[in-house]
Amino acid sequence: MSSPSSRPHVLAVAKLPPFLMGPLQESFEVHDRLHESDPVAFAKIAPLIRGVAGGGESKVPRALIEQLPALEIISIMGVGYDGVDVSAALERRIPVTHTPGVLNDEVADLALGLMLSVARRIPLADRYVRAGQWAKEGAMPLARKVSGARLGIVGLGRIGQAIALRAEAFGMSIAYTGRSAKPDLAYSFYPTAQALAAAVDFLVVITPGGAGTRHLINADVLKALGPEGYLINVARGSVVDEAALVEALAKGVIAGAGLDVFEQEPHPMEALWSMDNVVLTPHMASATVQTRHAMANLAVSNLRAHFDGQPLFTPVPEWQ
Ligand code: NAP
Ligand code: 8YV
Repeated sequence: MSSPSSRPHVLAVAKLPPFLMGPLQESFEVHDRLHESDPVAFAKIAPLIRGVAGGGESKVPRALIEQLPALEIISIMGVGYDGVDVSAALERRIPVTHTPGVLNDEVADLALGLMLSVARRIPLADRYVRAGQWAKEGAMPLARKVSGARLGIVGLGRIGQAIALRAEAFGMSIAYTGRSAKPDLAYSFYPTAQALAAAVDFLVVITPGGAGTRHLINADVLKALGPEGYLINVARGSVVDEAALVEALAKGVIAGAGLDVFEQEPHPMEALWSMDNVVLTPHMASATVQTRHAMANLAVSNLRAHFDGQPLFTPVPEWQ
């Protein structure tokens, strides 16, 4: 191992898990969220910082990038990097890396899990048994069948396609929307989220976040989904107008929702908490030991490759 002083200085901009922090500390001088905890100490170290490490939800704004004159690389442990000001980084020829591919299965699994949970009311049923209601009140009201239903995918990318593959095994018909049709795939393309919503029973959102998709799912899309329709969001909270969603759920404009992501994390709108037709998870779609380790390995490999003068494994598309 090289001596601490000669090792590149890296700023961790989020609370990183030990299986990422450990390998980072083996290779780099890591400053753990110093910009937040001690701005005076950070100002002294900032000129030495050559790398930034963060997670999919991390914010790396222009203002922070401008404070780091020696910055050479931003490595995100996550496929989404909407919190990074990529334009500000690219202006200085600073590459941004992320962790695509290694989490497709996990996120797709949770999307299917949310679909089943909300339609079959699994969390509600669990509470029903534990509260002794089964013995007192008998069987629960009948639920909604998932197998054979019509699925709409908003964003048929890596994860969207993994969701489609699983839905095929459930005998679901599959349609999608996105920026462009994918002629190689035998699924029906709809030009807008609203047109897609009108044609399906379950609408799963799995686009990137950021300005390009902000409130793509709005009141009109929810109205098109209709009173028998379910919304599943495993993308980013910003893609769904959460206030419009709360209103649609409360008024029966849609049947229910399964949500892993929220506009203000970790603070989903409180109106959602008491709704029985909603299943909420805390942004955990990729959160298994196996997948988070694979993501951490890739995030660290990108940093090491950069400082070893090797090609980056997974730079964001804007860099390529
Ligand atoms: P990807 O392969 O890049 O796929 C993204 C898809 O979104 C593409 O099909 C793209 O359409 C579509 N899209 C992009 N901009 C759009 C727009 N303005 N309107 C409609 N569709 C648009 O990405 P991925 O690896 O599947 O990941 C997708 C996202 O999932 C990530 O960026 C992240 O935000 C989210 N995610 C969340 C979790 C979680 O923990 N909940 C975990 C992992 C990922 P085209 O094909 O037409 O370009
Ligand atoms: C994680 C994610 O929450 O990959 C993403 O875009 O949102 C998730 O996998 C996050 O990246 C963990 O650091």
